[in-house]
Amino acid sequence: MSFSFINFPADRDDLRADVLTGLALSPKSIPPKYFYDEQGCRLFESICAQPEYALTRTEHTLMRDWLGDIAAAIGPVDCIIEPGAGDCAKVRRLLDALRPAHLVVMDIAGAPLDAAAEALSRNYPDLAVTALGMDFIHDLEAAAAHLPAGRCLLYYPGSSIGNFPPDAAAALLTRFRRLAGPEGQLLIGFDLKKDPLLLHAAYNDAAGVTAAFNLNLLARLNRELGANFEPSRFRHYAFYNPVAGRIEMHLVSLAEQDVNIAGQRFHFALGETLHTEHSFKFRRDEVSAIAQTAGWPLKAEWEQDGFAVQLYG
Ligand code: AVJ
Repeated sequence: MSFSFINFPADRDDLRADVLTGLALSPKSIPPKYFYDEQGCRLFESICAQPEYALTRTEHTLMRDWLGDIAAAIGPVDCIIEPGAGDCAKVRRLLDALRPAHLVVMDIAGAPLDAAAEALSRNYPDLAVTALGMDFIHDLEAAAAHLPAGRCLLYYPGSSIGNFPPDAAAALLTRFRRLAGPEGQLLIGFDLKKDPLLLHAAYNDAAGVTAAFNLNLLARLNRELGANFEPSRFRHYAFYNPVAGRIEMHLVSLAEQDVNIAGQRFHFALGETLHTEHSFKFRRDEVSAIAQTAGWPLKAEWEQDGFAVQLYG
C-alpha cells in the first residue's frame, strides 16, 4: 500500500482575509468553501443522508446503473484526480471499474481527507494514493507536481460545480483542462433544473441539518477568528431563484446587531443578509456550453432522475 498526505498550509490567514473582505461587501458574503471545517464536513455528510436531499443518492445510483457504460467510454486511465474529494466515497466505484495505478485526492478539509484517503488506500493495496490538503480553488496548479505521467481522468462529482457562477465555472474548468493535459478527460456530475419545490425542500430539510450546516459557519468564525456571532440571532434562509437558476443560501439577521471579528466591528441591520452559498442548477446543454468555452468537447452523457453525468475529453 502506498499512501501520502501533503498539507498545503494557508488556512487561517486566508479565512480571516476572505471573511473581512466578504463582510465589507454589500450584500455581505462569505465563500462556501469555508463551510467545511470538521463539523461542517460531518454536517454535509448528514445532509447527503436526508430524505429531501436526493442529489448524492441519485448520483450514486446513476453511477451504479451506468458504470459499465461510463467506464467503457472513459477507457484505460493511469490516474484519477478528484478535487474536493471529502470522504472519498464517490470515487470508489470508478476505482473498481477503471483500476488506475494512481489516485490524487484534494480537499480544503485536510484532516478529514487524510483519514478518509488513508482508509481508502487500505482497501486498495495496489493503488498509489496521494492526498493533498489544499484549497484547490486557490492552489490547483500546485497539484501538477504530484501527478504521475500518463492519462488522467479528472473526476468532479456531486454538483460541486454548482457553487460557481457560469464565468467562474468556465475559469475553473479551464484550469482543470490545463492540469489534466491534452490527453486528459473530465467526468463531471451535476444537479439538473427541476421542480423548484423539490429544490427548495432539498435545502430546507425537516430535520434542520442544512440550517445547522449554514449556521455552523458562524460557530466556525467564533472558534477560529475569535468572533462573537450569536447564531440564534440569524435565520437559515434558502430558496430557489428561478431567474438566476440557483439555490441561494443566506443567514438573515433577526435583529439589529454588531459583531466583532478579528478586531473589526461589523453592523448587521435587522433583516440584513449574509450570503453564504450559491448552488446553481443546470440543463445539460448549459454545462456543455460552459465546458466548451473551457476547451472540453463533450464525449458522452448520462441522465437519471434529475441528475446528469458528462464525460469530456
Ligand atoms: C457540495 C456544493 C454540491 O450545493 O448542494 C448542500 C452543498 N449546501 N446543502 C450543494 C450544500 C447545502 C452542496 N454542494
